[in-house]
Amino acid sequence: MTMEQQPYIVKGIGGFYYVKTADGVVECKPKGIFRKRGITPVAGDQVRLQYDAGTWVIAEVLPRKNVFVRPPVANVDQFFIVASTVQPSPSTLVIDKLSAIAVDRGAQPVLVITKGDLQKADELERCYSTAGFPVLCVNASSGQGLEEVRAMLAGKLSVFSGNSGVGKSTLLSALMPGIQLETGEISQKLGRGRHTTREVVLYETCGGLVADTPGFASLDMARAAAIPKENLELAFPDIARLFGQCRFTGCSHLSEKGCAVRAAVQDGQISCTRYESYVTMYEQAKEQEKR
Ligand SMILES: Nc1nc2c(ncn2[C@@H]2O[C@H](COP(=O)(O)OP(=O)(O)O)[C@@H](O)[C@H]2O)c(=O)[nH]1
Ligand SMILES: [Mg+2]
Ligand SMILES: [Zn+2]
Repeated sequence: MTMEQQPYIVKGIGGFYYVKTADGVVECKPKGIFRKRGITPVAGDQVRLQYDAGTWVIAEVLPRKNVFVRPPVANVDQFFIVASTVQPSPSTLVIDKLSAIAVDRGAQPVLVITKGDLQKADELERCYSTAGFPVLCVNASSGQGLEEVRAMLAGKLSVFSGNSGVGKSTLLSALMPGIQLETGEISQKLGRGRHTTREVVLYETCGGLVADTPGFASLDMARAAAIPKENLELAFPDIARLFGQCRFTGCSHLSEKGCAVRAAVQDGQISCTRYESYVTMYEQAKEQEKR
C-alpha cells in the first residue's frame, strides 16, 4: 500500500469524491472522460488530482490491484471473513465462497471466528488452518484476539465480510473506538433497494485502512463476483497445492479417474466441507456459463 504518498479516495457520495492527500481531504469531481470510458472511481482508488477552474478534479485513476463491485472498493489487500461459532452457526459454503473470491482477486483471506465464548471454535479453526488460511479467534466481551487483528491491519487495505449477525460491527467498533460507523441494520430493514445507495468509507486505523461496508450482505458479494470454473481450483489453496498431480491434465476433480484431489479428501488431507463447496461452486459456475 502506497497510500501515504499517493492520494486515494476515502469515499464517494452523490457524484463527489473525498480524496485523502498529503495536505488533508479534498472534495473532488471526476473528469467527464471517466464516464465515457466506463470507469467509476471507487473508495480505495489511487488517483491523480488536477486543480481546474477553482475546483479539484480526479484526472486519473491509477491502475488497480483489484476492484469489487458490491461493495464498491478497489485495491483490497486483505479480506477478513468473519464467522461465528453459533448464532448464526457458520456456513462453510459462505466462508469458502468469500475466501475463494479473495484469492481469485489477489487479496489475502483471513478467517476471524467470533463467539468462541458461547461455543468452542476448535473445529472451524482446524478446518481453515489446514486449508492454509490465517485464523484468528476473537471474543468481543473479553477483548481476546483483538490485538492480533490490529497487528494485521498495518500497511494494508482491509475489508470485513461475513453473514449478518456474526459480529462484524462489534469487531469494527472494538478495532476503531471513537469512530461512528455506519450501521447496516437500518438499510437492511428498509429492503434491498437501499443497499446500493450505501457508500464504502475508508478509515485509517492501526497504521492501515479499513473499509466500512454497511448494509452489504456477504452473499451480495459472492453473487457479484463469480469465478470461472477453470480458475476455481487455484482459488482453493488446499486444492491448488495438488496442482498437476491428477492423472489427467485439466481434471475437474469431480469424477475423473486418478484424481489426486479426491484421494486427498478420502484420506482426510482436504476437509469434506471444503471439497463440497468446491463442487457446489463448480456446478454453479457451469450453470452460469451456460446462460
Ligand atoms: N457472546 C458473544 N456475542 C457477540 C460477539 N461478537 C458479537 N456478539 C453479539 O452478536 C450480535 C450481532 O453482532 P453485530 O456486530 O451486530 O453483527 P453484524 O451483523 O455482523 O454486524 C450482537 O448482539 C453482539 O453483541 C462475541 O464474541 N461473543
Ligand atoms: Mg453490522
Ligand atoms: Zn483431479
